[in-house]
Amino acid sequence: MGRKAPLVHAVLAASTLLLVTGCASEDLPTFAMPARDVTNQAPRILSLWQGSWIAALAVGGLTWALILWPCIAYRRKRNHTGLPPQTRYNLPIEVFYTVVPFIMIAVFFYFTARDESEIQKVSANPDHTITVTGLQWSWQFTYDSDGGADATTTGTPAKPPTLYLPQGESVVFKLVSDDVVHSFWVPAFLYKLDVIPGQDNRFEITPKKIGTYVGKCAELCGKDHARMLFNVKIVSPEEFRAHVTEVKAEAAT
Ligand SMILES: [Cu+2]
Repeated sequence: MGRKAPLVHAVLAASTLLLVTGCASEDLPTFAMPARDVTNQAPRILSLWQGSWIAALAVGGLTWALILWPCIAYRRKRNHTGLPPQTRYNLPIEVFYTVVPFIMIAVFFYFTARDESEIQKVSANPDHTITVTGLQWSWQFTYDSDGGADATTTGTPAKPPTLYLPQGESVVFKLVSDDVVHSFWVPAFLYKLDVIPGQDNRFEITPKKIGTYVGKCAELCGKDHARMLFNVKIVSPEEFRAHVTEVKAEAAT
């Protein structure tokens, strides 16, 4: 115990330090996340994910080392009979393995709570509000209605709809459902939020990277759940406005 504790402390301190000060997120692998910077929120989410993996790998590596080391160092020696010295009711060890997991959970909790409160902030006056309606089994997107005709795109399982988003302008998604619980998920945003009947779920992003992305429902919602797909196009603000006008004109005819 006497020589083990400083080693444990050193590894914990090193991984905490890495989490706190961090290598820059861009220098680290994405740990299977599909993208880095499609929205303004994505870098924060990615670095929380990377930090959690690094901490988990450090703890995992240390745990494996502490399992393997006594197996090898204290294996049964030739000509040895009887049991090795037995350790029980060792107060320092018991305090140690109670306190250390608590510290690990506290560190995870702190970073998660800090980032979650940032990610879930919704501004009072976003540039756009888009209502996303989950329906069995497709999606409906309504672009900010300004009192005039609504610009609404409705998909079907056979014909998934496309959601247009303007690069560099803030968008609040208002998630509604009239039937069952769905979940609005664009993997490239590194974020998803449930669509719950009767509950006003919102989140805000500013799209950053022009491109076409895929989206899907992430909550088993019935027979054709797997076909509840959509596309997301992040385009220039001009192109976005042109698209909304076009959708409105289509609705009017
Ligand atoms: Cu669904």
